[in-house]
Amino acid sequence: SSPKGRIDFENVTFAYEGAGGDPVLKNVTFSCLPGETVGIIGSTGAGKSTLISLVPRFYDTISGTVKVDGVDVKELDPALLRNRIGIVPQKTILFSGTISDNLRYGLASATQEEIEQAAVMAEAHPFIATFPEGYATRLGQKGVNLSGGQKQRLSIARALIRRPDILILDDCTSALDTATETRIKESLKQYAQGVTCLMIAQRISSVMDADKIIVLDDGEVVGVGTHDTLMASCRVYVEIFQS
Ligand code: DUT
Repeated sequence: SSPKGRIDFENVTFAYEGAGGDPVLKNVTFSCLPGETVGIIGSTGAGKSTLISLVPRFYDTISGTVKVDGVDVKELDPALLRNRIGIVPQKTILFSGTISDNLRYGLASATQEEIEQAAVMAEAHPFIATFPEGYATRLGQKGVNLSGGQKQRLSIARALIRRPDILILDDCTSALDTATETRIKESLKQYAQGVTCLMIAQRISSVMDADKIIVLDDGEVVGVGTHDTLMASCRVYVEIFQS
């Protein structure tokens, strides 16, 4: 079968209802090829989280088209579309229960082996292994307390268990040291033969090695390219790099 996970934004304009009608995304156009890692950079409020929320069709565009594997998302079954997309949100939400429960997150069919594979890819396995009860360790109220970076790794593992075609990381590596972040990205790349990864980041260092980086400024794409191209051609990118 042909590789899956292509994403196309074609002249996408979007506004939140009741927000004065001011577009939050203006004429956004870019493509992610299957298996590519694409970084999204831009100042706060630039529209990064809004942009990624249009891929699983949490909202409809005002004009323009979002396509997954060449098909307008409006023509796809929402449940099937969302099944193919793993989203790691900005804020990790863990519940009272074991680490396994938290990773499984309702996916009853996930085996212990699948849970551990995902935890290995997300660099969560090493710290889980240090707990006497391992994956049966309880989190929350009466359980262990995890650091922000450990929570983020569980959140990434939770998304990977579902074997998505498209993985969306919404600024979810900010609490990780760069060495851990780099190891996660390397294991994602290995597993990600064919997994398209959209990654919002605060730090340029997080997306420097992406196949391409999209620079958003006030809802508009002001640059698309590799780190080197953008450093040579995109004022907004250089400003973020220097800040
Ligand atoms: N906005 C709304 N309603 C929402 C979400 C966002 O009006 O439900 C506005 C806030 C902002 C713009 O849309 O003016 C873009 O927000 P978004 O969260 O997409 O920006 P970001 O680039 O992801 O910002 P941050 O880096 O702070 O997460």
